[in-house]
Amino acid sequence: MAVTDHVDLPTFMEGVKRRNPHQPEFTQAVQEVAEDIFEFMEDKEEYHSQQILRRIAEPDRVMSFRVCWEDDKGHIRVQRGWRVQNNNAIGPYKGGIRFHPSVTESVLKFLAFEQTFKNALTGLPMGGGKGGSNFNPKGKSDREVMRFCQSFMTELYRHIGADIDVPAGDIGVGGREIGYMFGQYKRITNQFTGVLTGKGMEYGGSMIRPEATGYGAVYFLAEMLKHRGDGIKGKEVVISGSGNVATHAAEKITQMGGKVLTLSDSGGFIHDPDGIDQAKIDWVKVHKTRNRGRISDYADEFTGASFHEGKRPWHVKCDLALPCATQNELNEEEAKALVANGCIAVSEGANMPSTLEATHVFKHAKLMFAPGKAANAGGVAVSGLEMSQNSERRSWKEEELQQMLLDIMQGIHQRCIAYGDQGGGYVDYVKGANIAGFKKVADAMLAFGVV
Ligand code: NDP
Ligand code: 2IT
Repeated sequence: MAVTDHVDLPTFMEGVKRRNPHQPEFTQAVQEVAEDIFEFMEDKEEYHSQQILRRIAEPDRVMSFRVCWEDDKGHIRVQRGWRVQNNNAIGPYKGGIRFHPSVTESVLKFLAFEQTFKNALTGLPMGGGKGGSNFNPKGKSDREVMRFCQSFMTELYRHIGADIDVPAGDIGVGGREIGYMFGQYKRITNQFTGVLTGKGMEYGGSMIRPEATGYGAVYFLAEMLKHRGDGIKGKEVVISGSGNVATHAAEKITQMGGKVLTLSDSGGFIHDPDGIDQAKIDWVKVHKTRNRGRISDYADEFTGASFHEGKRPWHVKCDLALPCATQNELNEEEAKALVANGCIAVSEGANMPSTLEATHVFKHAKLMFAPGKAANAGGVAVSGLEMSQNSERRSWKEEELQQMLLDIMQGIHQRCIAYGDQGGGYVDYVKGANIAGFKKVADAMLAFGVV
């Protein structure tokens, strides 16, 4: 029988910070979860004595490796690659791969930790993992990206597998990169398995996987509004980012009768008071993905739109906001501006886009605020459905998958309400998501004993 080891929240967080020095993103993600879980665990001695949160906040393993590749000029380049396998209590590790110069061990540990709760919330059997590299795909030729992906997979392949750990895309990793990595995995192992998701339709991919994260974030937003007797139709919407998640969120908002006012990238944001309609979204998709262009060019292409260099879109007056670019892209002052300008709901398409202080502003203002682990779970959910289709060796129809995605997002909304309903019509979605995700993983871990 383990002795009772009942530490309080500040002592717990002190330990997390001490054991993970110089990892601000990771400790921020743990803090956000721990704030709610400590309250939930108050009368649940078993979770304390079995050190469940302490164990979830310590990745099962972190692999770090060298990735060498040769650029088009013949120079040898050296990058660092990682795979963080956070927790596999409820299924194989599952989570994306990010290629961006800002990638560090801290960033990937925060993402793998968040992924553990997110994947549990989907209701599908997936554990949490994340990987990536500080490789910068911007400005690289197709052949350079291919050589990098092949070199990255030449090490990664030994750590993953269809029943072990199933990576997918994230920032800087889309269909092209998944194709190169899948090709190299197949070549090394001589196996055709569902080891990656987000694959092309010709080789085991799933319908609506590219759309799923952005669509799902809007479905979740629509559920929050419906719960208050409201809807997306006629609402003005501010979106950040202009990649996979942002463009598909914009598309679904438009389909549901909302008006999208902004998109952004790391260079700044564009504001189009006439609304970013489907034709304009299609232009952005081609421009950003196929041409690898910048969002600033939008203002030259469409009259009436303006580009705001080095700025973020949160001061534009709106009803709804969807941060869909990256972590910590919405701070306390910007959260206050959104509230002051009459924004009623925020749905996080990105992972941890709001700083801890910004989430406190939303909570205090009793805004409808959906944290990433609930709102952006549609992507990994359809990845889970891709895994099922690969295991069955068949493909489901688009209509079936559309319905499954909607059902899953509605299910997550229900789970958030079950643990986050504060009465008086206010739902604390952060609390609801944290507790519902934690409980499933924690109860599985209790069943396994001390492992
Ligand atoms: P993409 O690479 O397709 O797009 C990323 C977008 O965010 C680009 O517009 C990019 O601008 C911008 N961006 C990236 N880093 C920064 C930065 N440091 N500062 C400002 N802007 C930045 O990625 P995704 O759309 O796939 O991912 C966006 C977010 O959604 C991430 O937080 C990701 O973790 C999350 N997410 C993605 C899922 C998916 O299925 N793809 C699933 C769930 C969550 P630029 O072109 O200038 O780099
Ligand atoms: O953050 C995420 O959920 C993703 N990048 C998608 C992960 C996945 O395995 O589809």
